[in-house]
Amino acid sequence: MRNDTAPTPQAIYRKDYVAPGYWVDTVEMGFDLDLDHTHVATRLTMRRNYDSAEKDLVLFGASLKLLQLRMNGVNLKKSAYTIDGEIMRIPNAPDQVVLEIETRIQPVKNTSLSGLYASNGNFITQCEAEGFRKITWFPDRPDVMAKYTVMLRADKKKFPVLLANGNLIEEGDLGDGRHFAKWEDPFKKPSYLFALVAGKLVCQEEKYRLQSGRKVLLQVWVEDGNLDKTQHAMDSLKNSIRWDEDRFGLELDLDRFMIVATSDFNMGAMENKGLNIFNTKYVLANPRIATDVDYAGIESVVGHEYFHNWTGNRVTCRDWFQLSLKEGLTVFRDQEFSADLVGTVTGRAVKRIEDVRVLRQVQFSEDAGPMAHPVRPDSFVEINNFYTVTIYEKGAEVVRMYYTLLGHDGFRKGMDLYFARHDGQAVECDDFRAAMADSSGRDLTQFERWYSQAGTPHVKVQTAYDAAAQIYEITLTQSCAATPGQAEKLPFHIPVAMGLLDSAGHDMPLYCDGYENQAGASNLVLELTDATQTFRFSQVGSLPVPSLLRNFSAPVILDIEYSDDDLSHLLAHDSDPFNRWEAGQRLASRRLVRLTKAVQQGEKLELDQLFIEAWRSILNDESLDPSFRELMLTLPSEAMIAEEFSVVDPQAIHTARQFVRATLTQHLRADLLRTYETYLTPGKYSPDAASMAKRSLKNLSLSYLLEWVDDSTLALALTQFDEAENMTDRLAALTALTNFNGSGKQIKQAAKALKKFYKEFKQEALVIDKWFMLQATAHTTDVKTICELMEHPAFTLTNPNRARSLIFGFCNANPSRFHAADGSGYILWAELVIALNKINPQVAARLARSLDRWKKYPEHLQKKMKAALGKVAAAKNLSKDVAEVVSKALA
Ligand code: 0A1
Ligand code: ZN
Repeated sequence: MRNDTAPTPQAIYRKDYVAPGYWVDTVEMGFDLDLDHTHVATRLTMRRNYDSAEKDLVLFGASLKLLQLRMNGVNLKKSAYTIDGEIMRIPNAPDQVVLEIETRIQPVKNTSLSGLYASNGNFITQCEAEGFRKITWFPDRPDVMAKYTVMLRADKKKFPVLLANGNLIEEGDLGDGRHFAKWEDPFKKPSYLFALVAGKLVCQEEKYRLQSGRKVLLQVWVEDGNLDKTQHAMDSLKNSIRWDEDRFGLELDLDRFMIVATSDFNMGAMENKGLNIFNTKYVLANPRIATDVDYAGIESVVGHEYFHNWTGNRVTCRDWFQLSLKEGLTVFRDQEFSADLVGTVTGRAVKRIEDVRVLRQVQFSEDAGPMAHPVRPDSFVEINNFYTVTIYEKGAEVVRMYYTLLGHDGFRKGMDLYFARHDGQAVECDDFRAAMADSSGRDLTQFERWYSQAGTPHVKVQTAYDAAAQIYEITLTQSCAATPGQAEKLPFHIPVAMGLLDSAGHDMPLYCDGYENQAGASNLVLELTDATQTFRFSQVGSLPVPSLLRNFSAPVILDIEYSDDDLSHLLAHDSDPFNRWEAGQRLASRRLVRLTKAVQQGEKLELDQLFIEAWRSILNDESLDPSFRELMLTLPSEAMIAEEFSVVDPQAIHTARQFVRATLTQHLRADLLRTYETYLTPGKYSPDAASMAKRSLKNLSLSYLLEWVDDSTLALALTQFDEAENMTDRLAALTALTNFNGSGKQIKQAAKALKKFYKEFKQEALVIDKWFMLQATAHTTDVKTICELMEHPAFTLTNPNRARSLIFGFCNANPSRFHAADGSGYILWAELVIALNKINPQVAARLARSLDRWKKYPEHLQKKMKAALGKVAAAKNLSKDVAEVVSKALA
């Protein structure tokens, strides 16, 4: 049976939800694990759901060989059921059913990495969203929650370790060279949280004492040879456990919690109950192979998966349209976890800025393209295409807005009520909103639109000042552009955190009509609920500079006309660090837009003194945390600048941005050199926030210095590359060396470093991914170089990390080269989407999204992109995944 493919994408709709016809109380499974042919025996005890309109017993299955089907002890004849695609229907089943199912599956042939598959000779499962149906026939939908007992049997030598969800209740020898392990999960769960792992693995383990005094066993499982890379994941896990106790009063509910790392994984990691499975990228770290960014990524993903234990597992989703119920909330929780771990005000702001950068660059772009969808979608063709930045990151912003509106304690009350009401249930986004509303007594009816309407709202700002009356008025007007299927939008409930700066840069006390209970505060959260609203402030003694949307209090675009002087004022004085950063970005952005236009018109490029001096004073402001300075001094990315244009010219944007970087360096060389030397941090590597901050500013200085290179600055980079003992500094040096504009001799020296790096880290897959990524995103890399790199013996399309580093790196993160005028980038893209479609539809569909925004490019590129999209759309055996993405792009 082939049901990965579908010629015309068939959508399913949220409004069509029907409760399952049968509930499942218990699931007993027996696996005879063999890489070629695994035998799976399943016994389900089921009972009719009298409340459902569905009368049949419905099961889902995919890529299965059905060997046996027995109902209440009797073999079912073929005529007793129907199979249509992935759906099996058994009509006229009794109210109480014991269903016994035997299936055979082929793990080695499973390159989709969904269901049961092989990775380096080990067994791994991935069941979210609909992978369990590739293991056995089952009502594979998240509202069917059951208790599982799992027996694993396998060859003892090849698969010495046998793991599944929950607690190990029995293990032993089978005598014939095989052994078994029996696992029982005490909690009921949906099938997407099922997991098993079997193979040659080793673990770091630790007994950990919970605040209640109960002891739990924590394990991090990896392939042999990687035990020197598990400490940070273990530390992150312990921090996560402690944080959820402290901040939300949520305790680990199992006696044993396991993390397993695999190098073949479609996503970051998966929250299977008690047995989290991770991409190695988010587990393995030591100073030699992992950068500061990797360390931070591990901490947040370990936290994310752990936090799912309550937000996702104990309370799960009724259907996949509610995906953001668990994902948005859990991303919010992991963001807060990382921020709380740093603890300082600046540390929190740095984390917030990093998160908002991703949101704006990726999610705002998604919201403006053909795949735009609400946080709670109304329909989809393939659920795997909806693990998006909208569901995750915008979903987290929606949760953050409750937090902003209700305050720290109010939000906690809402969370408590949510768990009190829904523990053990599969619920909807509306249930979360109701818990927040009921616990606070607030009317959050209008807030529902954040879930139902797609698109990024714009908020236009107009101000008026009456000096004689000392009245200042801010008029906010909101609008939201049409998105696919949603022509008209209704006003959102938007929290706008704000303050007013006086001419000395101090926050003025605020007296706003309607907010009398907070009279005199320096910060207010205005609530914009109408299309247009005017907020009236009194006792405003002088013309203020407004600081709006502090800490990015809502996922909107703020259209406000600031003068350069206003921006410089905010940059220097705003008490809100986010808006200080924002002011700098606005200063940079308007210059980058102007210069891009100048490039297009062949005009002379010039950068003004005001801007150069602003950058100089940030660089030299020792009162500012170095990590904050690093963020402030980083120019908006090429992708962000592109969003400022209705027609994008990637080469002109690149030229303009490079010009600004080089010009800044030309003027600030001495300051950059001094900064570089000040923040050199010789000695032992430590991934703490203060050391990371120093490294980040030092390495930013180095990357600037190479934009206006001479032999002495080149030597700095070469020395850092040769002598650094940690990957953060080595990779930073190598990145600078791969991207600078130097003489032939200088370039040769740099090229040597790249070769040396490969040789030294040949055995470290995650570092080789970096090596490919670095080249994929280098300014000089064109399609031809990519094709050569694809021939490299270390390259393979079947490993998602490898494919992502080279192919996605080029198509998504090297815009000026990918969008080459001859269209060669698009031709390569089409070939690779088609090749990946056969191997791994999920990965193929992600790559397919690189051309989502094709209508934003000049006509001559549009034509070529459309042709490439057409070629993919016409390919044979197109998966639902890819078909949905390209058909929406072409619609
Ligand atoms: N729930 C996981 C993400 C995830 C989703 C799908 C997967 O396979 C198709 C794998 C992981 C998380 O949020 O971390
Ligand atoms: Zn998640």
